[in-house]
Amino acid sequence: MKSKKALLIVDVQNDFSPGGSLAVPEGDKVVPALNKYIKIFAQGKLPIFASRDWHPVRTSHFKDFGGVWPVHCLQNSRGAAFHPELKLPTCAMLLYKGMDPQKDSYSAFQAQDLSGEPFLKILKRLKITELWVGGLATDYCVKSSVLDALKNGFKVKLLIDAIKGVDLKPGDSDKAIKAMVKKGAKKESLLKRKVK
Ligand code: VGL
Ligand code: ZN
Repeated sequence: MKSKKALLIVDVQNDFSPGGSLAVPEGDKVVPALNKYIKIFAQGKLPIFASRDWHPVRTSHFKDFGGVWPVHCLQNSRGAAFHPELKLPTCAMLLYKGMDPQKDSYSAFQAQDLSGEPFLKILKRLKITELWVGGLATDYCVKSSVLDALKNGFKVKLLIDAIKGVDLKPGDSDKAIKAMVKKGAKKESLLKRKVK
């Protein structure tokens, strides 16, 4: 059976870009590649999803309230806005995650759209069977989203030229990529081939 593809762009937000409060080294480097994937998916009339980390002021995700992270991606703040050069089409479906003040959520499968519909439900409704995943950060939200996608039976293409990691410990991103591939994600890059 032919798979129905969608693009998932994970957390390409100002706070994860250089200058942001939780900057991923070279986080902005994913943008040109993602813009190319966006073009390919838009031309193929295939769904495009973009998730955003979307935190309340008080959350156990932040250091001040028992978590590990500095304050980042506060709802409606500049830091939570998409990177200004990311060319999201108006048809892109936006997903929000990290709103629970008591839970740490990294995966796009814990995200929902503005109406509250969970990502998995949207994917099922649209009969999507394969996700092409890129964005930030390789070792957190990308990893967690990809592993959840695989657990839920989706095929996954990991867009190796469109991800960057935090690397709190050196090598975390490489380890994350290996873990995703081990569970069944296939590496994809713009150089390899076009979407079929
Ligand atoms: C993320 C750390 C904290 C991510 C979100 O989007 O990968 N990382 N919050
Ligand atoms: Zn966060």
